[in-house]
Amino acid sequence: CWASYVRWRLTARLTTPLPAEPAVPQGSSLPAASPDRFWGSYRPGVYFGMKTRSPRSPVAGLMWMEQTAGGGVGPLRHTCEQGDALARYGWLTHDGRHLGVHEALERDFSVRAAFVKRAGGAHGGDWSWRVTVKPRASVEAAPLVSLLVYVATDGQGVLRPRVEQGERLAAVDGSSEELGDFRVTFAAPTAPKTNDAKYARYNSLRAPLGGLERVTEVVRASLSGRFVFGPDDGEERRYVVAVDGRQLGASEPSDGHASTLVVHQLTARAPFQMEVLFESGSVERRDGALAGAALTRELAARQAAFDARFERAFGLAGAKGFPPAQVAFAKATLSNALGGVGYFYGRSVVRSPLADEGAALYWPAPLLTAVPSRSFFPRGFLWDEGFHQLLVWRWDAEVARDIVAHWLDLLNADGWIPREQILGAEAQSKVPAEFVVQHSQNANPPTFFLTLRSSVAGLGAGSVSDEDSAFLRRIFPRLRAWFDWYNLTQSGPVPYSFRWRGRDADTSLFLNPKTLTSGLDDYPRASHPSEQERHVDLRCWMALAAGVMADIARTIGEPHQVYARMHRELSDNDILDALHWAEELQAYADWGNHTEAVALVRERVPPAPGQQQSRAPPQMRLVRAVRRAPSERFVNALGYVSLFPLLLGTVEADSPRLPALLDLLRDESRMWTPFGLRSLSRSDPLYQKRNTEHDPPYWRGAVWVNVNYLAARALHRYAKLSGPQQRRAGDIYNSLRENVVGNVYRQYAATGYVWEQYSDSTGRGQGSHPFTGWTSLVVLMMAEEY
Ligand code: 6A9
Repeated sequence: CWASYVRWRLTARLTTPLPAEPAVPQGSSLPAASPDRFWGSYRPGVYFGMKTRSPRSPVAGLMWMEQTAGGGVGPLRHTCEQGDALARYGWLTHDGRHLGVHEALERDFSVRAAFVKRAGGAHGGDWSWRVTVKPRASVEAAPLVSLLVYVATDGQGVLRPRVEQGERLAAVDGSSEELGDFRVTFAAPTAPKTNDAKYARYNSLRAPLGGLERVTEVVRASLSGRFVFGPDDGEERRYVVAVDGRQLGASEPSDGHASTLVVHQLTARAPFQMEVLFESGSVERRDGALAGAALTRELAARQAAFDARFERAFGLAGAKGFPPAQVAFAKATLSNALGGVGYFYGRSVVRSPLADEGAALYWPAPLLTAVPSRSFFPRGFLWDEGFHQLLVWRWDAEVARDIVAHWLDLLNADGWIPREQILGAEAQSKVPAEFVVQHSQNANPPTFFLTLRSSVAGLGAGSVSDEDSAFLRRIFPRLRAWFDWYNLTQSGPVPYSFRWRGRDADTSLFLNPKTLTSGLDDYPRASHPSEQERHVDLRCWMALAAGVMADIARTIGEPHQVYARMHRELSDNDILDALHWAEELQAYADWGNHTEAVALVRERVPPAPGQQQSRAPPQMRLVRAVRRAPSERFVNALGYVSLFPLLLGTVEADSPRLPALLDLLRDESRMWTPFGLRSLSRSDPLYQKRNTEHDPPYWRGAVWVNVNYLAARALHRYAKLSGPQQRRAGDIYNSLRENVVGNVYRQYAATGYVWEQYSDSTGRGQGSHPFTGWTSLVVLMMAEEY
């Protein structure tokens, strides 16, 4: 019947790619086209690991474990976990292509792991690792530490362990579809500096693997404490090893299991270092192995190139005059953004409100993307990514364009991109099932327009580079579909207004129903979600997007009039003020069905129908009480949303509104703090209020770096435009930049991490960490690149 045909059509569109040329050219991720980006640290969820940019790539990774005095199983480090409570970990150097230096600090020792690549052959070349374990200065006895280096296949390919003298796993020979033949060699450990041989014990494990997400579990299950270490220092002691209980066959083929894991375990007293060499079978001639002195030279040369390029790109030591410690911080922060880039492959689980088929599967697709947080959410988030690429673009425009292109290839036939990308078993294993499904009416700020506005040099000035204009030409049909999708699905009740869809539906549970789609989650909106709402932040994103669309269309010779007109209308300050200026607040505001008179109150949970009245104490819960009926009006919240017309530059430099906005953000009793702008005014009724029993305040006061970056960018611009506020904008800009950069740096120095957000009362880092997503925008603030 007709209805089911319509439903079928809607579901089909939901899971059908946009019919347009792919933004990522066919084959461009393969080694023939991008040899130096085939291998990479594309597994941001593990401390140290590599894979290739292919769907079922073999992987290599590192685990370590301190051998505790009692011979018991100590903690095994592998995936980045906040619970590991490491004093610090992260990339100190990462150039996005050839070199990465990672360091993790345990209480008693440090683990420094570096990779460097060498070009050659047809499969992405060779790479070598050097892993150095050193006791921390504070420890008395040198700790006994095991390194567990593994290689695993993911459903295709073969691994053949090569065993020396009946016990030591010296190498693994392997082959896979995209890598051809290869060999991974595990060198014997040496003492750092002197390079003397170091006493060590070796163990190994080979096991079938259900999937890559099970590596830690399989290794942990194989650990056994019945082995004896020594005697290098006269003392014999028990230690824990990974064992599979059977002899490793010298040339056994993969034993029919979809995936195989091979682990080389080396145990020695710190300090020691060891090297791992990956050599591609397609390299015909080598000038010696990339090991020992040759590796030292290569690491040093790449490091020097990174340092020089960093100074050329950002000028922090010279032009900006930052001291060495802060330059080192900025280098680590950029490196963590680049080292956080992952290559994922899989299918999103999606759902449309119009199709009642339940959840459906997106087509299998690759995604090259940075991640907000390697520990807590090592996967792609749509609006985060636009911020990430502001930084990446200034380091390596080709990589940034490639990442943006990958995201745009996730557009479905309707022009929608799922907000959170949970692709592949490793990513899925971190997310509770109820959070996996992505809803097709849900948007997220279209920040890639911001990326393009800030990064494509000459856009709008008619002088775009050949590479950029080829890129714009390629992505334009996709941008058009994406832009149209927002206009079609997120437009508001009156002309020139917009509304985020997908707010929390149940109004009785939350102090204020969340708006996850806006990216600002629990930031207060109209107390009673309705179709009458208009959201000022979304409107400003659309004004920005329309302007960028017009400029791109002009640049590549496509019709631009419709975008230019929309941009003019959305930038018209009279229309903006008519829809969103709340005179009583002296700020811009959302409009909706709203009352301030709400509170969470404790109430008794009513017994389930048919249940006996029990003698147990009554169950209590928090629910929302509404003390005065809502009505259509401006929403009284003051904070980030009130500033959006300033943040995204919609407010004209001579607008009579600009002074009030500057007052709001510069006022310590409202948004200003010594650490940056707080998300919600200190005088707001919902300031630092919980949303439910289990929902602590999130965007209700804390300082967030992405919005502070937008504020710095906007103030920097107003300070350049002549107008009555020009001087003042410049002064505020300088203080804001100093406050944000200073605090993020101090917190890094004190805690070892950059954080998801910062306390507006103490400046302390809070939330997930490391959060090297948009917090890494401090590097651009240091460099004053907007
Ligand atoms: C789900 C499952 C171990 C919340 O940075 C990513 C997003 C932002 O886009 C958004 O603006 N973060 C911000 O409000 C983090 C979202 C994390 C979801 C984690 C829990 C993990 O369980």
